[in-house]
Amino acid sequence: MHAQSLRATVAEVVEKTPVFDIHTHLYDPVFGDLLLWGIDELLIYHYLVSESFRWMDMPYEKFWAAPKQQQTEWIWNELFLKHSPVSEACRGVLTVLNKLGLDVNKRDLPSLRKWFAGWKPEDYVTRCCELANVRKIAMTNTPFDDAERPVWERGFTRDPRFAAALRFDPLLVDWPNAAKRLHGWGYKVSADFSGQTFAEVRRFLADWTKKIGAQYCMVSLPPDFEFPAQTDAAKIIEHAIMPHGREHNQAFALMIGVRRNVNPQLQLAGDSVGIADVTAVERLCAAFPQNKFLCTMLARENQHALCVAARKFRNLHIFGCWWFMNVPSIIEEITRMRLELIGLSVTPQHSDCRVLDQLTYKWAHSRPIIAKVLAEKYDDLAATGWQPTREEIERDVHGLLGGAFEEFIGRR
Ligand code: RAT
Ligand code: ZN
Repeated sequence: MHAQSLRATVAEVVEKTPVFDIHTHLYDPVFGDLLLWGIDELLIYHYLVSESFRWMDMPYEKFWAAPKQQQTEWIWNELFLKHSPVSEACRGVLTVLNKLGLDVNKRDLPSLRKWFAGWKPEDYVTRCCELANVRKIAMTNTPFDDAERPVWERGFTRDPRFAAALRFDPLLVDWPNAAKRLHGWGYKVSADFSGQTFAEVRRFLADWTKKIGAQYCMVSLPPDFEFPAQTDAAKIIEHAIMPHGREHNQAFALMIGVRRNVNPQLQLAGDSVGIADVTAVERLCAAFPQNKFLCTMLARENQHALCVAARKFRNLHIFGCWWFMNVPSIIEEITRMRLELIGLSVTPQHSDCRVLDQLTYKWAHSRPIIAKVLAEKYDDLAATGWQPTREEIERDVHGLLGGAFEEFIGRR
């Protein structure tokens, strides 16, 4: 293959290969209002809330007290009408509208609202999955959410496009309160870890893993996460999550580096980033070789060391350009470095969508970057005389877009 046709083939294969989006905040439509979609949800995405406050001088309280449509009009005015929407999150809204066939150039919010009002959520899921070419969507499912838990407890027929992932941040970042809640649900735990606490936490994890059919379990952690350590989190990991993972073949996903509520006035938009200690992840991988770990980190500064850790531990699979990392310049740099250090044994991206429609933009923006970097690597191989075949390219891309992840979590 000539260099040009190699690049075109890679771009085409990356476009046409369906994705398993391994971490989102989307829900099976049966969860009703928990599945967010439409123009107002797109505009009130927390990434845009924080950007709009760069310009707005109104008191935070006034913004939060206003009805949603007023809030989104303020955001639209600041970020789209008064300034050009060049940030990645703003551009994303326009990509969504463009992919849906809408004319963004009219800058007409009321007519966009009318267009969205005509959709039923189930049909719109199908439309968004088609446009984004997504075959499966991992949800983030937490028993600690009072809106979500009753839906699981009632039971329902699953939409096979949505996979479950068990999220339990409170267990590790706020054990005293989590213990109270578990106690209230009938698990005999004590805040001081006495008695059957660990066995009961394991029973809780096993019950929920079964109830939701979890593919893996997950947590997000602050940058000061340490292991080993005399902390609640380290104890629960060692004595409950690790044995649980081995018994139920559940990989443990760690998303590390978030500093929650740095500006509480911004609510959900108020979290920030900190540089984490990758040696904590290495020590976990070394201490529990029979467990599987998925990991993504929020700080750009951690990405290289995390890649090196993945070279050392086959029970570690790294994934995604998370949150503040999910911008084209950083995706390109990190994806290139990952391929150079660990080849194709990685999942370069997840979407982290909170709004269904975002599937189209997050994947439309990431796919060409992944294709560009991959084609560059094949070009380097071609220079040695090693010509990748189309079948090999398809195999590799399937791996990058969810296949390698599935293989990893399925491994015994
Ligand atoms: O990316 C986001 O939307 C963040 O608010 C978080 O949800 C983060 O991805 C997380 O899963 O904690
Ligand atoms: Zn997330």
